[in-house]
Amino acid sequence: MRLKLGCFFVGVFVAALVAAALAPIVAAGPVTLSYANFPPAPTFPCVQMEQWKKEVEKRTGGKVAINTYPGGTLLGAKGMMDGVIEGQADIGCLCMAYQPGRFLITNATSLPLGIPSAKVGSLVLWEIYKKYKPKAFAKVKVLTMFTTAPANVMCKKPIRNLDDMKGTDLRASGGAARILKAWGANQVGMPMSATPESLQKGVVQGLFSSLEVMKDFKFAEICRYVTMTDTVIYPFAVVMNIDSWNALPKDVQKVMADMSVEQAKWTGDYMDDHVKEANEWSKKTHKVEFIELPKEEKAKWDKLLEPITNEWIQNAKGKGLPAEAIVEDIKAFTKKYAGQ
Ligand code: 3IO
Repeated sequence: MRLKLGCFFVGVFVAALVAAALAPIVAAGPVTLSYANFPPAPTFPCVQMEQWKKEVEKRTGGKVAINTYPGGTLLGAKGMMDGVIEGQADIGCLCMAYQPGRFLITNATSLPLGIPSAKVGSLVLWEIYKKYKPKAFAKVKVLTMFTTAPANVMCKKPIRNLDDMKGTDLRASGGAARILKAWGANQVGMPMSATPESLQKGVVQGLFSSLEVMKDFKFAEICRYVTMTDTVIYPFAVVMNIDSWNALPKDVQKVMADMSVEQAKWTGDYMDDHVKEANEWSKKTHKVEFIELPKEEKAKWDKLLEPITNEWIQNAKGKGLPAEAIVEDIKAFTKKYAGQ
């Protein structure tokens, strides 16, 4: 009897200890994650971020809460990858064009290989990531990737031919920057988030990017001319700190991992639709002129882009990458998804 009573007290004591140890975990409620983004809230990288947050919170039944930080309030455009690796944010969205050397393989999607839309671009980029698993992402968990729609020239003055282009100060980054150089523009590199001020101050006369920014950044107020080139996309990645990822319950990890392709496609679709809407808005609200290059003129522009892919292949080969295979895969995946 005495022994049993002793056991009982020990049992109660152990139970109390366990309860005390667990209390903070149970009382803490959902796992809270921070998600950093560099451009302002109304722009597409942040729209996809809010969509992802909403879906993850719903599908995990409240186990996870995501706090979003648009507008570079937690991490800026160029510090995104390292900031996430160091744990300043749990999750971050980055534009790979801002560090072209660092993301050599995935940036091959911004070679002039004819990706026709953001939807196709996003699915192709994800395939390339999965197939080649670039070392650049070894220290993070990649949650998804996506691209912009093909880039066009937005400018304060009309650009109707290569002479108009010559020496014009235009902003672009990464693969798109190389293309502006080929056309003879004075290419100025900076992230999108720095572009509004540069346009305002006259540091640049225009930019080369996807056209939804005419509406989302109100560039149409300044850039009344668009020259249609539909050339290359800008690739993006959403990455997570590896310790934050490893600390997540398995079922939460599954929800996020299962969303990768879906999120890429959602963002591509959103971008493609939004560009159409922004173009209508630009024409209606700011009388923006959309310039289509005559066939012979377009042929000259295209000719100037021919050396670019070869240049990339030589450079990437020098770094020990299967460069030709990567380019062939981008072409093949583009064909596959564009045909659907
Ligand atoms: C982009 C970046 C941030 C917000 C909206 C955007 N639309 C297209 C881009 C692509 C890009 O990063 C760039 O620098 O043109």
